[in-house]
Amino acid sequence: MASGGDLAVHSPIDGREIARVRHDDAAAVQKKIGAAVKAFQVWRDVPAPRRGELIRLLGQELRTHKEALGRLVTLETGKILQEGLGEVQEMIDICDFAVGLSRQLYGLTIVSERPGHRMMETWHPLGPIGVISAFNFPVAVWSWNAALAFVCGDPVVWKPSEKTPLTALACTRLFARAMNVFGDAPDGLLSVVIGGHEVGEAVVDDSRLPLISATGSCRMGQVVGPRVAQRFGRSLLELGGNNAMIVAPSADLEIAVRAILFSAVGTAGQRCTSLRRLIVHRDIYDDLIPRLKAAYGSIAIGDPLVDGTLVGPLIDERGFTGMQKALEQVRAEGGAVTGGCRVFEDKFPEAFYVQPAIAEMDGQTDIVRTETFAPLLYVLVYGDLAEAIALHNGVPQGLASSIFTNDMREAERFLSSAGSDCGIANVNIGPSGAEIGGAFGGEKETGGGRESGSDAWKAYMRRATNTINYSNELPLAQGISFNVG
Ligand code: UN1
Repeated sequence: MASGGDLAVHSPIDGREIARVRHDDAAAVQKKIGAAVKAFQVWRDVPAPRRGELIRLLGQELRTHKEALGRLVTLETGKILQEGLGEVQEMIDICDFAVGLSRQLYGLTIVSERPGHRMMETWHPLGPIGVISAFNFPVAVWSWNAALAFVCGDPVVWKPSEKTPLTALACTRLFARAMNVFGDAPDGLLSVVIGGHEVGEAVVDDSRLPLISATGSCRMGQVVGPRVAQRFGRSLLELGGNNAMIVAPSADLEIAVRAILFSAVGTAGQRCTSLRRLIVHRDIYDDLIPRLKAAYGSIAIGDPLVDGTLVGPLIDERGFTGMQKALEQVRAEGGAVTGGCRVFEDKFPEAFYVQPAIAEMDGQTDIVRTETFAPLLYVLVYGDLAEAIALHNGVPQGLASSIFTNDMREAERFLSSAGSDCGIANVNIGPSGAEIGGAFGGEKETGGGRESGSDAWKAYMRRATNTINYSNELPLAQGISFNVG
């Protein structure tokens, strides 16, 4: 394990220091971005299907080392091993997707208004991409960006969360192995820059990086977005969520309870897609909520490496105090809290395990409208669907959403233009745990970015519109006459 550096890495499992890594200073960051610029000159000319071959090889490395990388994810983030492995599977899936994509980077052919002319759209590599990732999905979110960027012809400069540098360094090793088998990929195709906000700022402000893809809090996005725009760069923002589920009277409560549990307490509530607001119809409230509380009571909390554990620790003390402060505010705003206490303090004084909390609220107060990155689920009551949708959309964030109903009209209304205002809207599954095949991201303060599947690749390329004249004349568009002499 890495040692001798100036950045200590702690495992949230017991708070123990597990490694030390070296910060990149300003000169090192400049050098790595410079290397990415150089790599771009070569990589952009490599045919895309050949670039896809590198990602196929990366996918193979990930398959071979799934268990080891999954364990490292668990060690560094505290998510349970099943989810650590799931995260690596998500990486494998996006690699497979990107390999196929490497033969599908096509544009349109467009009819011209001029005789003997043809128009078309071509997609070209954009340049080196800056990727800023968060602690909670330390490697999967990088891979959504990187797998697409590489097949699109773009090198990647990656700034992982300073809480999770080890998994990032492990990915660079796997990538180096894939590069080695590949043979002639340019050095500098992938660099990791380690450090805090000063390193992030260096990446954000560097105009050699035409796209910054950043995942993190809305506050972070409020800084990154304008700074990148200032230099006319593009940003792809994946910021906070305040994801809700509406549970309608016709819902299958058996599967609804399971979905609520996975989305609200899975990853200890530290997914950007975690379920934070449950909007329950009043006719089923007294049936659903006691069942949910009973299920919460039987959740296995503990060491995330142990089989059967469903909830591991929070990432660190800040995560814990953030949750406690939110609970205080819930009480001040009239909410009734079940759970939420710290556990295993004796055994793990340096680690922060909590009982997931349920907060029954009278209305959508300020704290309910705020994202708290912890297992804290607000419960609200509704009478008719219009009211539920208004509550649902009445928050600043717009990432993921869901409805549990067996009423087709309700389901379709929720998915319609007058329904959920989120980037992800689901029926009879929770808001978290998206597959890679769809575009991932959200609206409003979530930042508007889309990454991963569908046509998210377009963000990593530049579009050119080409007009070709194969006639012997020079007709002008809009019928303009411009005759010389
Ligand atoms: C995140 O929390 O930043 O949809 C990403 C999900 C996962 C990705 C979450 N596939 O919950």
